[in-house]
Amino acid sequence: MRTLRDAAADADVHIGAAVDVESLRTNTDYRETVAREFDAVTAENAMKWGPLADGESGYDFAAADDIVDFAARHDMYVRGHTLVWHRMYPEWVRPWARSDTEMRRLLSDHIHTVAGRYRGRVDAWDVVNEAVDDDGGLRENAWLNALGPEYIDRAFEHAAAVSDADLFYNDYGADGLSAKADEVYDLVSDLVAREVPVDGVGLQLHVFDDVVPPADVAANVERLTDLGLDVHITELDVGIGEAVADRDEQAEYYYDVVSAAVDAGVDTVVTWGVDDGQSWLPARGFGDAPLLFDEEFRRKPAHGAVLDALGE
Ligand code: 9MR
Repeated sequence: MRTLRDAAADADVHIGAAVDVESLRTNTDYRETVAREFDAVTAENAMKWGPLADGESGYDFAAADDIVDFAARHDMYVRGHTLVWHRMYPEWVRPWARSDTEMRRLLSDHIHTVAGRYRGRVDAWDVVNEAVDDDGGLRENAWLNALGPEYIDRAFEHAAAVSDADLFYNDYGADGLSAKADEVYDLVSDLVAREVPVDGVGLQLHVFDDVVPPADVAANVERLTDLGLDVHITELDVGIGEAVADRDEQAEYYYDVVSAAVDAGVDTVVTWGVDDGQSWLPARGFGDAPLLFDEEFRRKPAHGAVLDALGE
C-alpha cells in the first residue's frame, strides 16, 4: 500500500510528524507507523531546553539522541525544535535573578551546546519560536527583557556559527492572512534586509477554532518565499469540533490546505503528532482526533487526503 513517504518522495517534499520519545522507545505500532509513513521528524518536546537540561547537572541528550538516531536509521529529515522560546526552559535559568550579561551568555551557551552537538544531524532548526505577541509587537519574555529585540538576531547568529542546518523562525496564528501573519512577515523581512542568517519560516497551522482558508495560506507562503525564504508547515493538526464537523470534513480540509501549501512552494509538511491517541489538542479541549492515524494507528480519511494532495 502506498505510504505518505512514497508520495512525498515522488513530489520531492518531506512529510513528517512530531514524535514522542517514550512512544518511539516502547510502542511498536507507533515506531513502525512513523518509520513506514514519514520521512521527517520533529521532537515534540525532547529538544526543548527544559527537557534537555532539567537538572542542575547539565544537559542530558539521551532522549534527543534517540530521536536523531531513529531518524538516521530510517533516512529521515530532522527538524530541531526549538532553541529559543518563552516557555519550557529549565527552572534553574531564573531570569529574574540574573544580570542582562548573564542572560546574554546563557543564550549563547545554550545555542552553541545544542545546535553544535547536532551539527550535520539536524537539517532545520526552529531557532526562535513564537516571538510575536498575539496583540502585536514582540512578546514579553526573559530574552526581550535582558537583550531587547536584538535577542532574535543574536539567536540566529549563534545558531549559524555552530550549525549547518537551515535556520527557521516558527510561529502560530500566522498561517494565513491575519494581523499576526503580517507581523511575522514584517519581522522576517527585517531580518532578511539586515542579513541576519534566517533561512525560513515555520507556519505551525494548528487548526481548531476556525479553519484557515487554504488560499490565504498559499498567499502567505508566496509572499514569504518571495523574500527568498523557505517555508515549512511545522505543526499541522486539525481538531474535530468547531473548525470541522467530522472525519470527512477534516480530510477535505487536510487535502485543500496541503495541496495549496505545496503548490505555493512549501517543501516540508509536519503533523503535530502521529495518532489521535496522543495529541495536545484534545487534552486542552481544542477539538478531537486531529491527526492522520486513529488511536489504533489505522489510517483515517485524512491520511488518504494527504496522500492525494501529495500525489498531484
Ligand atoms: O505538544 C507539546 C506539548 O506536549 C507540550 O506540553 C507543550 C509545552 O511545551 O508544547 C507542545 O508543543 C507546542 C510547540 O512546542 C510549539 N507550538 C505549540 C505546540 C502546542 O502547544
